Amino acid sequence: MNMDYFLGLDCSTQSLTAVLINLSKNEVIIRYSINFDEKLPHYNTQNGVLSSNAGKVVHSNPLMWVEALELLFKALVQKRLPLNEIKAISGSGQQHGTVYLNNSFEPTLKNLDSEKPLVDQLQKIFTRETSPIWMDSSTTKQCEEIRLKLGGLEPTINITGSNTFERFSGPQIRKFYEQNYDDYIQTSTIHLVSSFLSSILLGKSSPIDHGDGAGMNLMNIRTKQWDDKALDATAPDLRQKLPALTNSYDIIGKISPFFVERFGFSPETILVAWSGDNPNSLIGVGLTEKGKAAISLGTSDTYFSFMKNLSFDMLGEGHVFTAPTGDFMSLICFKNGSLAREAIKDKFNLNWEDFGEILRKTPPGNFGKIMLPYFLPEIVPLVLEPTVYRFGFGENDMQGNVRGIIEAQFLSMRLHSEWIQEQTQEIYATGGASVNKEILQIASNIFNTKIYQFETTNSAALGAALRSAKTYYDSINERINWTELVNRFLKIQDNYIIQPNNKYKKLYDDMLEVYRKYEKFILKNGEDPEQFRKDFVKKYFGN
Ligand code: ADP
Ligand code: XUL
Repeated sequence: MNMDYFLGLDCSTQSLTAVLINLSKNEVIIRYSINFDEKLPHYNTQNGVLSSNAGKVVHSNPLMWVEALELLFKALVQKRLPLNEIKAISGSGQQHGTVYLNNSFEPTLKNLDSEKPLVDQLQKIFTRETSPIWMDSSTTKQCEEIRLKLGGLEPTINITGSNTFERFSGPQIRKFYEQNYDDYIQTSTIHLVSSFLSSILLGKSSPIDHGDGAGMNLMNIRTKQWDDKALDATAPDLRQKLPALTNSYDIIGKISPFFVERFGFSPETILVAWSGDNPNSLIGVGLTEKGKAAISLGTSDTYFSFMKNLSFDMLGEGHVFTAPTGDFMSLICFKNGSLAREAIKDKFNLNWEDFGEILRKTPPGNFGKIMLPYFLPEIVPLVLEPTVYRFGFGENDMQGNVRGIIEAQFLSMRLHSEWIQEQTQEIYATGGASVNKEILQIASNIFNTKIYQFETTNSAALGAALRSAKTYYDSINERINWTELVNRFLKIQDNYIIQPNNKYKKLYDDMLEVYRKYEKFILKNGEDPEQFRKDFVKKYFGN
C-alpha cells in the first residue's frame, strides 16, 4: 500500500533531529537525533556552541551542521527506513544565526559528487568560518546604531515587529561589516541556519521564509518584503547578498540529485521552505487558533502564541513573527533556560529525578526566597553582564536554589508576557525540560492555567514534517485545513494535562509583585523591596 511519509528536520542548538511521520496512519515512524557534542567532538563545542569573551560571543560551526545532516541520513538508511517513499521534506533551524558564503556556494552545490562526503566538498564556500547564533549578545553597539537610524524604538518595532536585539541577524551582519569589512565584501550570500540547510538539500541557494525572516530586523512585518530602510541602516549592498523571501508554505523545489544518489531519496521528493524552530513548534504543538500559548523549554525557554491580529510589544521585549499559516505569532525568548537549570542541578550533584523530588517537597513561594537567575547574559529582561542574585537565601542552600530557579523562570515569563493581549486558556509545553512534570506543575500554578504535556518533545521537527504534509496535500488538491491536520495528529491523553492548584493563585499573584520589584531594584535602580518581601514571608509563612 502506498503510504504518505513526510520528514521534518530540526537543526537546534545542541542537536540535529529527524522526525519521520506516516500520515496514512497518523503515526510517528521514528525520532532520531545527532547530538553535536557527543557525535561530532572534533568541532569542540560545548552544548553545541563555541563561546568566548565571557559568554558574550557565541558561535557555532556550519560545517558541523552539514556533517550532522550526513550522519543523520546515514543512520536512517541503516535503519532501513523508506526514504524513497518520502513525499515531502521541510525543516527547522535555531533562529537568527547567520551563515556567510562566497561566490563558489552555488556552483559547489550544483556539482556535488555523491561518492564523496558533503563536508569535504563544502570546505571552501564560507567567508566566515563560524556562525554567530542566537546566544550571542555582542552587538549592543550595532543595535543602537540601527535603532537610531530607523528613528528610535517605536518605528523599529513598527517596521520589523521587534526592537533591535543583540542576537538578531541584522545587528550581527552589521557587526561583521564593521569589523571584517573585506570579508563582508567577499560575501555574496548570507543565509539563516534554516535557509542554509534547505539550500544544501535543494542543491542551490534557497529562499528565506517569512517566519524566520521576521527574526532579522530586516523584513517589513506588514509587507513581508525586505525593508529598504532597515537594509540601509544595517550594511551597504545588503539586498544583493540576501536570498528572496517566501511563504513558509511554499514549495521551493525538489531534492538535489546528490541525496537521491547517496541516500536513496526519490527524485520526486518535494522540498518545502524551512522556518525557525519557534514557528515550526507553533505547528508541532498545534497552535493554529487564538487563545492558546506554548512554552518551549529547550536550550532557550520561549513563550509563544498564535496571533490573528498584528499587535506589538511597545516596551520592546517581545517579538512578532510570521506564523507558518501566514498569520502571526508572538514570541518572548529567555536565554537562561535549560543551561541555567542545569547549572543548579550540577552544582549540587543532582540528577533530574532528585531535582524533581526537591520541587515536590518544597513549598510554593519558597519561604520568600527570590532569585534573579542570570547565569548567562539574559535577553529578557536585557542583562549583558551575567550575575545571579539571591534574596533571603544563599548560594549553598540546595532546596532554596532548586525551587528558586524554577519559580524565578516562570515568574519572569509571566511578567514579561503581560503585553500579549489575547488571553490564554491553555498552555502547551515542549522542549527537553517539558518531560519534567514537577517543573510543569510549578509553571501551571504560576500562570494559573492548565498545561498540556506531549509525548514527543521534538515539536519543531514534528512541526516541520506536518508543514511539509500540508503543502503536499495542497499541491495535489486534497486540501485539509491546519486545525484538522494538527488535530488528526496530536492526540493529547488526559494524564498529560497538568491542572493548576487554585490554592496558590493568590500567593503567586503576590509573589509576582515581589519579583517585579526586585527586577526594578536591580535593573532599573528601583527602591529596595526587602520590606515588601518580608511582608510576603510573614503573610504566607508566618515568620
Ligand atoms: P534544543 O532543542 O534547544 O537543542 P532540547 O529541547 O533538546 O534543546 O532540550 C535540551 C535540554 O533539555 C537539556 O539541556 C537538558 O537540560 C533538558 N532536559 C532533559 N531532560 C530533562 C529533565 N528530565 N528535566 C529537566 N530538563 C531536562
Ligand atoms: C528565539 C530564539 C531561540 C532560538 C533557539 O528568538 O532566539 O529560541 O530560536 O532555539
